[in-house]
Amino acid sequence: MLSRRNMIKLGTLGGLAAVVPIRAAMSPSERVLELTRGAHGAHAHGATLVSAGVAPTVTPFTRALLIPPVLSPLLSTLTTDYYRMTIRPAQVEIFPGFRTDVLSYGGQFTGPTIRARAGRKIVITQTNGMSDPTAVHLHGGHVPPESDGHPMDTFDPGSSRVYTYPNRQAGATLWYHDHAHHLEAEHVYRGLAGFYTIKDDVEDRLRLPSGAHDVPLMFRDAQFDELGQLVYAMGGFRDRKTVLVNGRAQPFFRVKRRKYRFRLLNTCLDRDLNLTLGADGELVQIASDGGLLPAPVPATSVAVWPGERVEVVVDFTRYATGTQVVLVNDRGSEDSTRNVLRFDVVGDADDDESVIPATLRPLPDLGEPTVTRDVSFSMDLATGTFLLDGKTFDPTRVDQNVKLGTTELWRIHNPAGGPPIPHNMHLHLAQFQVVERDGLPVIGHEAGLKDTVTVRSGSNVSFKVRFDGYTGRYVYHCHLLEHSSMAMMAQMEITR
Ligand SMILES: [Cu+2]
Repeated sequence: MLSRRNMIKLGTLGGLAAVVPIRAAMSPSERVLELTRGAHGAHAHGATLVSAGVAPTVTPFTRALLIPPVLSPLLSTLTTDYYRMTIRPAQVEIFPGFRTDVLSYGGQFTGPTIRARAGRKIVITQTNGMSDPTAVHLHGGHVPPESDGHPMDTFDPGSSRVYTYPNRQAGATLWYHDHAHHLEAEHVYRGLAGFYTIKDDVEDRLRLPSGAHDVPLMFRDAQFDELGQLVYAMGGFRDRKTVLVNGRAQPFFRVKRRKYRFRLLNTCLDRDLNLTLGADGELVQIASDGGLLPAPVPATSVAVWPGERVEVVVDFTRYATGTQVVLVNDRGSEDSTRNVLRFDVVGDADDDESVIPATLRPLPDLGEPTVTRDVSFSMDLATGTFLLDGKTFDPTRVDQNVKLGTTELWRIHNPAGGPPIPHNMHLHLAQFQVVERDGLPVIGHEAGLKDTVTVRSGSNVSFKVRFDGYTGRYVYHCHLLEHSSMAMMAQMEITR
């Protein structure tokens, strides 16, 4: 097991780890230690390569889409809903006839959905039933620092931790996931991710598709061995050739001829998605990371980068009963990463009162920035290290001192010159508004409230952000989680 002190020591873990083969039988923490040794050269050629063999396959579109279960509160008071969850190993059937070992929230491979209501507090007691430390981060949440799941604020196996989420923010699709430093990539890969949705009165009045017609879709890729077990090799993203939607490969979903709201979430460690229903299909974007857009934005394809959420409405009345419509990831290069989900249009809806309103919710006025910061992604080729402003994460260091109540302009740079690797800037605590990318305004969901934004190699992205509500230390990092787990992360401290 990795102690907190060791985790701090590992703060210099280098990117060379990405190419070091790792033994399959190790626990995640053992692998981190192995990676560290590997990064220093001692074991770089000593470890056994994972033998993937031929992974089980599915006949596309023969198994139904799973909808993650909604977690029920143990107790609800006038102001607060109380929940309890255990983080533990589990076995799930991803391929028919195979039991796959995963890490889970409450035994569910796609963690149970937590449904919050703006203005109502949620208190969750998380118990760590794994053999590694863990921290639970509510991605997109505006929460006090002690409930943020800071990467060093972990709790040990056998212990519990209470997280309090005030939900004093607009309706949005958030997600919770592991954030234990150096372990987050593997923990998320093995299953530690779930939806957390917030609804509010504004949304209710809009009569968007709801209930069974409001569908969360978590996309993630994976590599499996011949026994159907998840294969995790840091940096092995090219071998993750199966895209799962809510934990299943290439499922089908029966829809009626009516509107559906889909909450798209990409939890891949590295893979970006570009989802389309074909040139004659239409995905109407209605929300970004931070909630509703000012107005719907129709599109024929929607890019979703790791960590991002995009909500779309699809109106299936444009298809005849009997039509099969494949949701294609046109960034995928094989059938299993490309044809990710099929909608089977099975008939007319009894009742369809949902609408796509012409206007949704105006963006909040974040004010004029009074502080400008420049933050740069880079890679040290000599050491294979991923860097933010030339440094790896040091939890004892504060990288940005922020004054509470200030609006700031952050200019994020990913200079050309190194390997052409995109990075995804994710800020904890605050939703931001992208002002420009390479001098041009952004469009579609990227013009809404965001907490994660991709910055391609040779690109610059500027966003406005206002720091309100809480003081304390929060991280910002690349949300290609293998990069953050290799310390492409930094820290801001918000003070009065
Ligand atoms: Cu990155």
